[in-house]
Amino acid sequence: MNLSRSAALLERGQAVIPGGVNSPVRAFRGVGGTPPFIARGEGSRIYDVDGNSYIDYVGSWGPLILGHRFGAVIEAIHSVLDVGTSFGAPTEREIELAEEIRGAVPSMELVRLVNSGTEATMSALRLARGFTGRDLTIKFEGCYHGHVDSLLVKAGSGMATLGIADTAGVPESFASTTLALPFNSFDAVEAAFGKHASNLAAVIVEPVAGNMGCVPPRPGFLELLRELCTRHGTLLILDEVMTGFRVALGGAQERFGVRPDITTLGKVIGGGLPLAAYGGRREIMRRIAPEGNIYQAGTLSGNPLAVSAGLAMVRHLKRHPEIYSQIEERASAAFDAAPPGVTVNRIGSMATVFFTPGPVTDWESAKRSDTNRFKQFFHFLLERGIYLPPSQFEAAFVSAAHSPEDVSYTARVMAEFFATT
Ligand code: KE4
Repeated sequence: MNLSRSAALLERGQAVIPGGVNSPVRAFRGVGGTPPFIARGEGSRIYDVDGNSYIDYVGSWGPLILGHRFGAVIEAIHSVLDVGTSFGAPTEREIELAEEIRGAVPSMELVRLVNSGTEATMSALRLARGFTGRDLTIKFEGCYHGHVDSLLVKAGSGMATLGIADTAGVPESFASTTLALPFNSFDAVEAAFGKHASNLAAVIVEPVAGNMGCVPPRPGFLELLRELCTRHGTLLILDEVMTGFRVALGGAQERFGVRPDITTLGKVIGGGLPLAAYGGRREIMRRIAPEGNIYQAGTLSGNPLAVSAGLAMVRHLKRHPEIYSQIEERASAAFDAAPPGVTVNRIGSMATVFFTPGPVTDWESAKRSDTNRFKQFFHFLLERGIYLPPSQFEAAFVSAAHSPEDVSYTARVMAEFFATT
C-alpha cells in the first residue's frame, strides 16, 4: 500500500506540530506504521492523500453517526455561513439545541454548551464540588474523560487510596483529589464510599466504557453507583461524551435506565464540529454563572456553525429512530463473529475486538490483550481498505452510512485474518 505522501507529510508535520498530530492517538504509536493523512470523507469512507480509500470505523472518534458529509448537516453549515460564523452573543439556535438535548435526555433539565468533552467534564466536576462543598471524586481505571488535570490519575496503592498522577504536569495535590477504582468492582466502590463518603463530591463514569476498548457495565453496577450517590449526597456524573446519542437516542442512561445528577455530552451533538455540553438537575445547574457562583465560560461556546451542525444531526436522529437498530445490526454483522481466544465487546454500534480469551470487564482484563496481535490485525485490515481505531484500547463505530456490503466485507476480511495468521 502506497503511503509515501502521508509519510512525507508526517515528517513535515513533525517539524511544526508535536508528533505531527493534534491529538496523540492519531500518530499510530499504538499500532506502528505511517498514519494515512486524510484528504476527504464521504459516507462510510475516507480517502487519503495517496489515493487509498478505507471503510471508516473511527468516524472522527464517534461524532459521525450518519457518516461523512451527511447532506442535512452540510446544508445546515452552509446556511449559517450566509449570516456569519460567530457572534459571542446569544442566538435562537442555541436555545433550540438545548431544547432538543433536553427532549432526548430528560435528566438534563438545564444545559450549558461548551466546545469539547474535556471542557464538559472539567466543568461538571467543578460544578459538583461547588454544589456539594466537597473535594473528592471517584473515577474508574481505563475510563477517560478528557485531559482534565485531576482525572489524569492512576490508582493509588490500595483499593480506596487517593490517586497518583498518570502524566507529568499534574501536581500531586490535584491527583490526590481523585480515587481511581477498578471499573465494574462493586467491592471497590463500597470500600471507597465507606472511607470517604462525607468528602465525595462526585462519581464520574463512562456508563459504557469506550476508552479501554468497549467494556459494558456489569448488571447492577450503574444502579449501585446511583444508590450510593443518593445515599451520601454525592453527585453521579455520567460521562456520555461517547455514548450520548450513540448507544440510544437518550444515551446509556436511557438504555440502562439510570438517571444521573449531571450528564456530559460531546461528539454526536456537534455533528462533526467542536461542540459539547453538560447539564443536569435544575437546582444544580442554576449554580453556574451568571445565575450562580460557579464560574464557567467560553468564547466560542454555542457558536452558530457547530450548533447548526449539531441541530441537523440530532433532529435527523430524532426523526429516524430506526437508525439505532440499523447500526446495531450492521455492527453485529461486522464484528460479532470472533474465534475462540478473541473477545468482542459490543453495545449497539460501538465495539472492540480484544485479543484475549476474556471476559474483558475492566482495565486489568483489557490490558491482558495481545497488543502485538492487534497490530497485525489492524494492518491486515488497513491494507485491505478497512480503517479501525489505531489502538487495542479504543472502540470502533458503525454509522448509518455503512452498507450491508461494507460490513459483510469487513467480516470476511476479519475471518481471513483469523484463518490465515
Ligand atoms: P474531547 O475533549 O476529546 O472532545 O473529549 C474528551 C472525552 C471525554 N469523555 C469521553 C467518554 C471521551 O471518549 C472523550 C474523548 N474520546 C477520545 C477517543 N477515545 C477522543 C479521541 C482523541 O483523544 O483524539
